[in-house]
Amino acid sequence: MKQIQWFPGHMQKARRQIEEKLPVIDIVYEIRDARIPESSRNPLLMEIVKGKPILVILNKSDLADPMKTKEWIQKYEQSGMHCIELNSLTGNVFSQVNQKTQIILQGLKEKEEKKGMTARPFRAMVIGIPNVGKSQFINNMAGKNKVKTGNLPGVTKTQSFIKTKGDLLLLDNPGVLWPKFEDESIGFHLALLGSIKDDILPLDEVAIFGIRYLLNHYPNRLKERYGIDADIETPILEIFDQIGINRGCRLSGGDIDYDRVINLFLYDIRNSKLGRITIESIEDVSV
Ligand SMILES: Nc1nc2c(ncn2[C@@H]2O[C@H](COP(=O)(O)OP(=O)(O)OP(=O)(O)O)[C@@H](O)[C@H]2O)c(=O)[nH]1
Ligand SMILES: [Mg+2]
Repeated sequence: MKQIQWFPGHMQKARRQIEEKLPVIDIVYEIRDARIPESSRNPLLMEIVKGKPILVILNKSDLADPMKTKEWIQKYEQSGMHCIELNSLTGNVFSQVNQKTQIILQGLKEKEEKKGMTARPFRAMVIGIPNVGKSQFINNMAGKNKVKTGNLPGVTKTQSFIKTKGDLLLLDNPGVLWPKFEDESIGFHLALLGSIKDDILPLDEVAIFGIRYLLNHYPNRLKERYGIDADIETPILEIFDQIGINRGCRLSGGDIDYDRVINLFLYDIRNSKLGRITIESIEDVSV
């Protein structure tokens, strides 16, 4: 995990692109993954957007633990941030986001009215790390598939405004920021949920991290999915063996195919086949 670094060149370029657009923007929608609200943020965002209001969107809330999502929102709101949860795949995203935006920008609206300016749609910019659902969110807000979506990190490349379903304008291409790997656990969180390209990762370590997390925090999930009776004391190889046996992951000679076991487990956890999971708790993090 040590070789994954914060790329200064990449970061500078992303920062410049965001800064160029800021003068025409009223609000920033910072998309995060509700399953990892802290690991999926960029710690420089506040500094980069220089005082523009930020709405933190905990996206993919349909995959996250609903209780934990509520706790995160409460914590963020208590610390003075604006935060909502969203499901950009099927949710009525526009009305939720618009309602909150109107509240946040009420002061700006009144100020412009006092100056005698005519009412205008607010303009928003979507920012987030790879794979949090920025394009999916924009598509949902726009009501049409105007932006390409895909489940591989780094699909979006270029930027202009598009109309949403109501009185809001969005930059059609989001600002992509890289997360900061301040400690090893952030890398593991991102890898476990597929936000870092698989080819730069030790997938066996990522899977072991995920299995341990489940055994500690969601002890029944492995049993429900793979019929395994394991606890935190069970040797990890035994758990891999049992998953392999349960799911028929075998090499031609009959031995367990550990690569397949690992890939299957990672597919399952990334696609909520192991149930709704949040892998960061408010107690673990100081915000
Ligand atoms: N379950 C669920 N899946 C979502 C949600 N939002 C996005 N996705 C899925 O997450 C994957 C990534 O979504 P994108 O919209 O491509 O993410 P992105 O942030 O634009 O990614 P890059 O362009 O690579 O930076 C896709 O497979 C989406 O279908 C959501 O709210 N819930
Ligand atoms: Mg995208």
